Parts: sequence; structure tokens; C-alpha cells
Amino acid sequence: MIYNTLLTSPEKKFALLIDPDNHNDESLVKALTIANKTTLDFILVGGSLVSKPIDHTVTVIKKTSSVPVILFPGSLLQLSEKADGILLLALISGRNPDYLIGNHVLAAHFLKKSSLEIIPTGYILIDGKSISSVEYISNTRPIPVEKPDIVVATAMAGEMLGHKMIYLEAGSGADRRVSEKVVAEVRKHIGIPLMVGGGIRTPEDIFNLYKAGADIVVVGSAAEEDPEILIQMAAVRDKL
Ligand code: 1GP
Repeated sequence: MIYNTLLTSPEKKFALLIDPDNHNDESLVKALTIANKTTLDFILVGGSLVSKPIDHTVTVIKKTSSVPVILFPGSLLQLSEKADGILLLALISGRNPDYLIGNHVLAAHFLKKSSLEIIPTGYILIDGKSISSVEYISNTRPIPVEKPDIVVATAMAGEMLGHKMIYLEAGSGADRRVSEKVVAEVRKHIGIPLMVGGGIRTPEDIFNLYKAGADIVVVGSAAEEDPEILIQMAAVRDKL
């Protein structure tokens, strides 16, 4: 059980995000072969706009890696029974009903019949300086970076609504990642696991975010550019 591992193991976790459109089979296998040399905990699969079939990407990952694969769907086209679990994301920083409940209703029967482990996740988009794909595609506004009180209250509301995890997102390739200050403030106010992603580029970023209170750090773009960086990134928690 993926979520149970999060609750019962005190160790910080490291996740790799695979955006299927940013890989061909060869680059994917190359990245995963490097990841196999590390203590990577999870592989997330998805993106705001994905044109390739998710099933294929998950199949290639499953052939190459034994790390749990968790769907991180930007849309209903990104569901696959071949994965192990799904972050059932509610975009709670936004006010677009499709991303709060509409798509979840459409997916409900599929998800119930599947063997996917469902992890209800309050997904909070924070201004990462440039307009992110999430912002544009979801037609929602990110929370301004100078309003940590709104981030905290949103995370608290997400927990009280029953979400099992909070994901603080600056957007893939963000110019400005989520700050330690915001992570620390949210950490103080919620009891559920806290995941942070978007614009995280260095092992130092990861160290600082863990220290601030992130339980899981997600990296996508930096590993697409240089998969070897996964080795140093996954080793960060040993230095805590
Ligand atoms: C995006 O948080 C993830 O949804 C990962 O972002 O690609 O910037 O690492 P990066």
C-alpha cells in the first residue's frame, strides 16, 4: 500500500515525474536505468497536456522499474489500469468546478472498478513566476506567492475535507519553486503528508524543502535534462 508506506515510514520520500510527451521509449528507459541505481520511492506519470497514450508509458516503466507507479492525471485521458495508484487531484487553489468535482464524477466508475490505489490529494497551485501549463489548461489562478496565509488556509481546508495528502505545486519548469517559508507554514498547520513539486532543480533545493517540512519532493524537468542528477537527488535524505 503506497499511502500506508507514507504514513508508517518516517523517511523523506523522493518521486520522479514522467511527462510522457517529454520522452521517447529510449530516453525513458535511459532515465529509469539511472533511477534504478537510486532509492527512488515513486514514479508519477502525467502532465497538464499529454498527447501520448498513458498505457504505453506505464507499460515501458513497469518493464524497466519496480518502483510504484502513480498516475498524476491532468485529464481523464490520463487514466490507466496498468499503474499502481492515482493521485485523485482536486485543484483546491482554483475555483473551476471541473477540477474540483466534475472530472471525478466522470471517472468514478472507472476508478471504482480498477485496482488502482486511490490517494485523494488536495492540489494547490502557487505562483511560480511564469504562467504554468496547469494554470492555463485548468483555467484557474495560482495563489500569489506573497499570500502564504491563503496557502495555509487552503491546505487546512483540504485536510478537513478529507484529502489524504496536500501537493504544493509551482508548475512544471517553474522559474520559482515553492519556498521553504510556505512549506514550513503549511507543515505547521496540517497533519497529512505534504508533497512539493515544480521548479526543483538541485539537491540543495531538495535538502532545504525536506528541512522545511516536505515529506515528498517531486522532480520532473531537471531529470529530463540530466537524468544523472537523480543519483545525487535521491541521496539527499541520507544527509538529513
Ligand atoms: C510538475 O511538480 C511537477 O507538476 C514537477 O515539476 O518538472 O519543474 O520538476 P518540474
